[in-house]
This record gives sequence, structure tokens and C-alpha cells, in this order.
Amino acid sequence: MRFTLYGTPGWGSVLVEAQLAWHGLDHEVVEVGDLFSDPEAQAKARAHNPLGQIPALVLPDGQTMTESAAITLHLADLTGDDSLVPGPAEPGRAAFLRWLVYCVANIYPTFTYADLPERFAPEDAAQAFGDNVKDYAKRLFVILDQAAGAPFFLGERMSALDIYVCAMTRWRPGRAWHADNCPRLAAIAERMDREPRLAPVWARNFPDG
Ligand SMILES: N[C@@H](CCC(=O)N[C@@H](CS)C(=O)NCC(=O)O)C(=O)O
Repeated sequence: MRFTLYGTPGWGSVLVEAQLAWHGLDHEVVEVGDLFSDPEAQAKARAHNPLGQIPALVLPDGQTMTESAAITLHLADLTGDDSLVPGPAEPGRAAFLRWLVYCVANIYPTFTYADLPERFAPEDAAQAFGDNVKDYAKRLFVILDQAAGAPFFLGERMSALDIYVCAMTRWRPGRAWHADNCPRLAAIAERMDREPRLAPVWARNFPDG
């Protein structure tokens, strides 16, 4: 009954690692490496995901899952534990699904497009394209901030959205920008940093604090 997570410290695999830890699921993390610069890392990721992206999670039955939101929902189903995913009868369910998909369908791709913009735009336009995507990401975070409650995204109830906020606010444009522009997200992130069940995961993935 062991899960194998393919990932790189601090990258998107942290979203799944945090949930495996939260649910107390037995798992191993296999480090893939730097997908932007290391062809071996890219080959390792492609062995589990044709897109060459992490996270990739091999389930105890041998199936591979990618897509962090799908994994989030599946782990809640498997464990029967609704602590990270409000159940169908809970009032927060609709908002949870809406903003979970918003994070992976809108915000996450801005990292894909701006991490290596030369993959998506001609060489002479890549820098400008990347900069535009980074500006767009800021707009997306502000919209997410306006939807956020306190002390957690859904209000009194913690959920996997708080894990997304905690991890994604560490990525570009980073925590200092969020403190100035997305105060609700910044507060959620700081609170989640201190969540004892997740502290070892944050420490392993973000050793610089
Ligand atoms: N929709 C995917 C996005 C995964 C993703 O973009 N992962 C990044 C790392 S944080 C990646 O593997 N990037 C390498 C690439 O796109 O080549 C999810 O939610 O899991």
C-alpha cells in the first residue's frame, strides 16, 4: 500500500507530497531533478508522464496519476477523509472545486509558459511573451486573493486550497509580492507554514525557509 511520488523539492510535487503526509499515506519520493536543464531529469519525468511534468504519482495498484487536482480528489476518495476536500453535501464544496480548478487551469499554466518562454514564442519575442505571462499571473493571483476567506481559503475550514496557496505563493512572483498585493493569500500561506502536520514537508521542499 505504498505510493511513489516523482518530483523535485520545491516544485509542483510538493502539492502532492503535502497531501500524502497529511493523510498519513505510506509513500516514497523519487527525485527527478531539474526539468528545465537536465535531459536525464526530463527523461525520468517522461517515463511517467508524456508531458514530462511532475507531479507524477504511482498508486499502490501500479496505476500512474498526473495532474495535481485529480490526485487531490482521488486521495480524498481513497482515504474517505474529507479534511482536505469538502464532501458533496458541504456548503464549501462548490467554491472548493471552482478555485481548485482555477489554480490548476489558470495559474499553474502561467508557470509552464513563463518558465521557458522560448518553448512557446519565437526567439525574438520570447522575453516579452514571458513578461506578459508573468503580469497575467499577477492578475490571476489578485483574483484568487479577492475570493479568499480567513483564516483559510474557505473560511473556518482548512482544505487542499490552502496547500496550493502555501506552495504557489513561494513561486514567482513570491511571498514578498503577495504580502504587498495579496494579503489574504499571504496570511493563509503563513498560517500553513506553521501547520505542524506539514512542517516537515515544507522544510524538505523549501530548506531556505
Ligand atoms: N497541471 C499540472 C501542472 C504540472 C506542472 O506544470 N509541473 C511543472 C513543475 S512545477 C513541470 O513539471 N514543469 C516542467 C515542464 O512543463 O516541462 C498539475 O497540476 O499537476
